[in-house]
Amino acid sequence: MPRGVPSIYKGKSEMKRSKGTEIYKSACRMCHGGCGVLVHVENGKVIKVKGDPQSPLNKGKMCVKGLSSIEHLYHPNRLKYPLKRKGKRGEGKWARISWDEALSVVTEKIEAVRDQYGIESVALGQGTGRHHRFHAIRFANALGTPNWCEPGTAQCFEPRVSTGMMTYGDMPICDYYGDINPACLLVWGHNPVISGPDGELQFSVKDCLKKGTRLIVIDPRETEMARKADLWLQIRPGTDDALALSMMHVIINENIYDAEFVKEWTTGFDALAQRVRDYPPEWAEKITWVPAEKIREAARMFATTKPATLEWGVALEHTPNCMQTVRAVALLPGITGNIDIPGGWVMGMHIMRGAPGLRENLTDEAHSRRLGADTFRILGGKDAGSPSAHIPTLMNAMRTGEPYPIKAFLIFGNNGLVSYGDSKKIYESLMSLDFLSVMDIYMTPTAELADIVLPAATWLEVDQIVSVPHVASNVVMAQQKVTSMWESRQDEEVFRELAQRLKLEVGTEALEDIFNSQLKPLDITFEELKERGFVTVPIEYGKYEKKGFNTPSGKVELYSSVMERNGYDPLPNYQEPPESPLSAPELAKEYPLILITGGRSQYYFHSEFRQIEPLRKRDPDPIVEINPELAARTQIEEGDWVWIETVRGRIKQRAKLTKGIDPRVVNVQHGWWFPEEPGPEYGVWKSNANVLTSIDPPYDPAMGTYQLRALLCRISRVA
Ligand SMILES: Nc1nc2c(c(=O)[nH]1)N[C@H]1C(S)=C(S)[C@@H](COP(=O)(O)OP(=O)(O)OC[C@H]3O[C@@H](n4cnc5c(=O)[nH]c(N)nc54)[C@H](O)[C@@H]3O)O[C@H]1N2
Ligand SMILES: Nc1nc2c(c(=O)[nH]1)N[C@H]1C(S)=C(S)[C@@H](COP(=O)(O)OP(=O)(O)OC[C@H]3O[C@@H](n4cnc5c(=O)[nH]c(N)nc54)[C@H](O)[C@@H]3O)O[C@H]1N2
Ligand code: SF4
Ligand SMILES: [Mo]
Repeated sequence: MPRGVPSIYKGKSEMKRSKGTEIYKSACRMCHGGCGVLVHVENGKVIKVKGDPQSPLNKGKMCVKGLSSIEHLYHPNRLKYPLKRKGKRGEGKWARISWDEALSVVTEKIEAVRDQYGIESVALGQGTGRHHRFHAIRFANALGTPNWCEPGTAQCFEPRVSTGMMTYGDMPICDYYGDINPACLLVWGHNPVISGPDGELQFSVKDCLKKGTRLIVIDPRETEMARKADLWLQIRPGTDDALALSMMHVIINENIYDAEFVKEWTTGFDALAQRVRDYPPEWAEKITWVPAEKIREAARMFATTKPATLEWGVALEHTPNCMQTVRAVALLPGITGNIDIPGGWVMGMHIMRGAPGLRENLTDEAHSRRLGADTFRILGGKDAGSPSAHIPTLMNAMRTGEPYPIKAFLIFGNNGLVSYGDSKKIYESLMSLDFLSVMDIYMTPTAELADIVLPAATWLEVDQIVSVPHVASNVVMAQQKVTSMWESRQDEEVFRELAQRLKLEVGTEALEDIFNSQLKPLDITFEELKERGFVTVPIEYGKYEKKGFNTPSGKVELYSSVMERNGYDPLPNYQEPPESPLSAPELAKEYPLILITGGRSQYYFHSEFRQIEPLRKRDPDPIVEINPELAARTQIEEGDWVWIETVRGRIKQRAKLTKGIDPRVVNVQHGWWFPEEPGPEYGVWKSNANVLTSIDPPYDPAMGTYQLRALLCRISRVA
């Protein structure tokens, strides 16, 4: 592999500028990360973080979250030292302890649970796409427990990754990186100008649109992108499967698919054609609320504008027909021949190895005991990409001890009380544990339920390798530890020290050795990468022509043999969401509105940053979006506090009236708690969207996905 772009910046010692300022190249991680930055340090203090104009990704730009990194780093409310619970669980009384004592307690608890119940009764939890993601998994593997989880596995990204793998042998990404710009961008259940990077960077998408790309947006809300779109399909939440099947119906019926690519490079086209025959746009119109003619227009535009590409988002992954929905949408670029072509949907270069995951350290017996693995086989079974435990099954095991008890839960960067579905059930589950440890940057409502709380480092205090675009990287960057505050540590150090204290046979290597092994194909060490900042290679196209697709058949599997061998429908299908006006008409009499949750804010990352003033000022209160017609009927005015209620509970958020949402739909923000309010609750029950959602069945049969969107609700003005 050639060494990437020549570095103009030199190592940190040589970067010393006049007046004692040092400049480090790094990668911002205030979100999933990936913007190249220059960190200015004066006398050990970070004084400026700015975009690196040389970065091939953000080209010097940064968003407001990234620009608030310094407030985050020096925030007075950060966790500074390890803490030990003094009173009853959840009472909010803490004592400062040393790291040595904290890690001794964690080690003893792991050993005690292992000896009494077996190591699988110790579970590991982590948050979304953090720097330590692979290291948490490898620690679980080193420990010998099959039970780790993160909110992303069944609810976010992993369904897209699994679909990409089983269908295309890789996770395709939009090609913003070559000379040819996508001519058509299909944005589906995603809002990448705010929520990147989730495979892309918001700046890449904005630049792409400036070049005149035709834009199709499929979203129940009129987002900034929807306003710019050539076509906006205002879909009924949770019916994306029906829409995608119908678009394929049009493309196949009108013979505007790529016959040559389909013939040479796909399997199961005839079966797919047969499957979508019954789904004409007139059928889909009734289900999706999108006029049949608009479905035809969108299908035609996507199929006949080349190159076309797909930006898809997490909205597709929040219903119990998650896998089939994601699969249905995924097939569109395939049948139109937009795979691995310039400006299309491309396979990345994989220029870096993943961290050695130690998956081999788990016996087959241990794998088979993973909670939910036998039922949700694409999530936790042999064909799973990152086999993980099923969160509702895990939570249930904490509460009931069935099918076997989970006694200890070690969390590294997850605010589960806010981010998992059905917060009340999560609270009961966590309260049932014998032992809970939480490592975080701040004290959160979830951390308040712990026995031991560990202070985590922010991105400016961490060494890591960042590979972007995610999963299919063609850019590899160094994230540099430029300072360290109080007694905070980087999560990876804790995994290593626990492995050493537990005398594990694996998982005890120095971090730098792991980085160097990952970088080996690039012929560069971590030390050298830090000096260069990043390494990149151009994307090659048509890679499959030489070696085929990395699927069982070597072709694009429209008909998925992986789904089939796991006992699931090998062709995409439509399922009505289980809690909808059509499937639950009785409930809909009491709760007549369709609820969507999520919809990212530019100023927050999930439940993070409510304590960072420049960000909080921009978006001070939780916002529920309501159509003015619905508002008039319910006597709600702009800025009023509004109750939003489902069968599971009620919360309040402030009304924003907008014609950009259907009067039958409301959208609430997720991630809300109020760090300024008194602990241990910090107002977590007031406005938290997951008081409304569910972790009860039905689940996606393959992935175990629970319901975070397309639920039934009602609203009223708070008196
Ligand atoms: N600033 C910021 N960036 C983030 C995050 C963050 O919290 N803040 N989170 C990161 C993470 S982990 C993720 S998963 C991504 C998620 O980012 P996205 O994938 O963009 O997800 P959302 O913003 O939740 O929703 C995207 C759009 O889907 C629409 N939508 C809702 N329900 C439906 C539906 O049923 N069908 C369709 N077609 N559309 C629907 C919403 O109106 C919204 O505009 O963002 C990542 N980036
Ligand atoms: N209703 C509803 N719920 C949702 C969603 C939705 O759209 N609607 N989206 C879902 C999705 S897609 C996701 S991915 C999840 C996200 O769920 P989480 O990953 O739980 O979300 P965060 O709030 O970003 O992160 C949790 C905690 O990690 C801490 N943290 C940040 N960096 C580090 C670190 O480096 N080390 C450690 N130890 N801690 C750190 C933060 O301070 C924060 O308290 O939420 C899900 N929940
Ligand atoms: S988009 Fe993410 S990585 Fe880029 S500046 Fe904003 S927070 Fe940082
Ligand atoms: Mo996510």
